[in-house]
Amino acid sequence: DTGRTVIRGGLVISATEEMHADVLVEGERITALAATGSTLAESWTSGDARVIDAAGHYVIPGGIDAHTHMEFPFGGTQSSDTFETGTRAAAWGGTTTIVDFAVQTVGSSLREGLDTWHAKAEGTCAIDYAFHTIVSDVTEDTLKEMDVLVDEGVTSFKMFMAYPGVFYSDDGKILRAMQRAADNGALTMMHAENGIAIDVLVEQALAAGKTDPRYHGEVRRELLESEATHRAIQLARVAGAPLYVVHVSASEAVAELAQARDMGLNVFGETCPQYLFLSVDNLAEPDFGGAKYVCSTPLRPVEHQATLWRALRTNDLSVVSTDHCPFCFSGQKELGRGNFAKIPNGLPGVENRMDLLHQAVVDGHISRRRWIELACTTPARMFGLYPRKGSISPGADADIVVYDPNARHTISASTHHMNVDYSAYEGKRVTGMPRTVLSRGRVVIDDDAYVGSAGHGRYVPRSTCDYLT
Ligand code: DUC
Ligand code: ZN
Ligand code: ZN
Ligand code: ZN
Repeated sequence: DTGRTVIRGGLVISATEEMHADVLVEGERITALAATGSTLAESWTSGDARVIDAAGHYVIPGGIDAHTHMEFPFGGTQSSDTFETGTRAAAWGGTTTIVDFAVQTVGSSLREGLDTWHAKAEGTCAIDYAFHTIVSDVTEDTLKEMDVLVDEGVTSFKMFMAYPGVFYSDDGKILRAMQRAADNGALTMMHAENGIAIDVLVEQALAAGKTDPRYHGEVRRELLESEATHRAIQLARVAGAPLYVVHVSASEAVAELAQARDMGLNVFGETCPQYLFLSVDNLAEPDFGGAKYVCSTPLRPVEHQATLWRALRTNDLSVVSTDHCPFCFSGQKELGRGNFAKIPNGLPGVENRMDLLHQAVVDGHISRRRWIELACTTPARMFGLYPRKGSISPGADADIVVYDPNARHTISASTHHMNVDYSAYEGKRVTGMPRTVLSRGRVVIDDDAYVGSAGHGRYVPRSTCDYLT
C-alpha cells in the first residue's frame, strides 16, 4: 500500500500552464491539485500523509520516451541495456514510461516478436513500459495480425526504408501495411532513409579504403533521408494513413515534413537529443572514438541543429525521444574497426533526455512548458497513453518528477546508470536534475538513491493516437 502522499510547494508545470500547487497522490493515482497554502491543500497534510517538500523545485509529469531499444539485436550483437538496467537508468533520468520496439524477424510472426519482447520485459522493469512492433516481413498473415495487436494495445508499427536484408520493406510492402493501418487506426512509424542507395555508397566507400567511422556520416546523405521522407509521405497519402517519421536529423527532411503538414496531412516528426547536441564532428573523433557516435539516421553537420530547434518550436517536429540503443565501445562498437559498416548503430541516452531538454530551456531554445509538451505530453497523446500518462491531472497515474532546476552536474559514464561503457555526452555540464521520481505513486528515486524494484513496472496497453479522429 503506497498510501497518501502530498507533494508540497513546487511549481507544477504542464504543456499549457504553470501553477504553485500541491499534488495529492492516493495509491497509484493523482487524485487532486490545489493551490499551495490553500485550506484544501493544508487539509491534506493532516493525518498520516507522507509529505515531499518540493519548494524551489518543479513538479512535472514523468518523461515518456517513445523510442527505446532494450536488448535489441543488431549487427550480430545486442544492445547492452536490459529492460532492467535500461528502465532503472530511465528512472534516474526522470523518465517513467518507455515505449520499446518488439521485433518481428523475417519468417516469423508479429506475435512471436511481441511475445519475445514481453518475456524480456516482464518482471524486470523499474517503470511502466509499452510496445510498438517493428514489421520486417509484410505478408497476408502479418497484415491480419496487425489488427489483433491494435486490440492488445500495440497501436503503432515501425517500418524501415533502410537496412536491406534485415528490417527493410519495399514500397509495395510499406503501402500494404499503411493501408492496413489506415483501416485499424494504427500509426505507421517510419525509419526514412533510402537504404538501397546507401548500401551502394557504403560499398564504394569501403572499396576506396574509406573505413573510418566518419564515412558512416558521409554515405548516409541528407538527400537520402529527405528522399525517403518524401516517399513515405506520398505513400501515406495514397494509403490515407497517418505517418510518424522517427529520428529526423536533416534540414532537408524537416522541409518535407513542413510541406506535408502545411497541406494539412497527418504527418508527425520526432527528433532525438543526439541530433540537437552532437554533430558529424563527433564522428571524426580520433582512435576510432567516432564509433561511439554511429547511429542511423547519422549525426549531421552542426548547421542542422538550428533547423531542428526551430522545427521543435513550430511543431513541424513534435516529439523528442532518444532512440536509446546502447552498445559498449569495448567489444561492441569495436566490431567495426576497419569497416564502419560493421559498427552497431545506436547511442545511449534514455537517462539524459530530460536533463538535456531542460538545458535547452536554460539555453533559450524552448520554453519550459514546451519541454514538458515535447518530452511528456505529446508522446503520451501520440501513442495512446494519455490521459493516464503525460500530465499531472486528477485520475492520471502518479508518475511524477520533483525536478531541481538549479542542480548543476556533469554528464559522465562514471556516474550514469545505463549499462554502457561510455557517454555520448561525456563532460557536458547541464543545469537541472530529478530529485524525487514517483512511478504509479511509488518513490523510485529518492535524491541520490534508487529505491525502486525490478518488476514494479507494468505493461501498459495503449489506445490509438489522440491527434487523429
Ligand atoms: N538506428 C539506430 O541508430 N539504432 C537502432 C536502429 C536504428 O534505426
Ligand atoms: Zn530507426
Ligand atoms: Zn530506433
Ligand atoms: Zn533541492
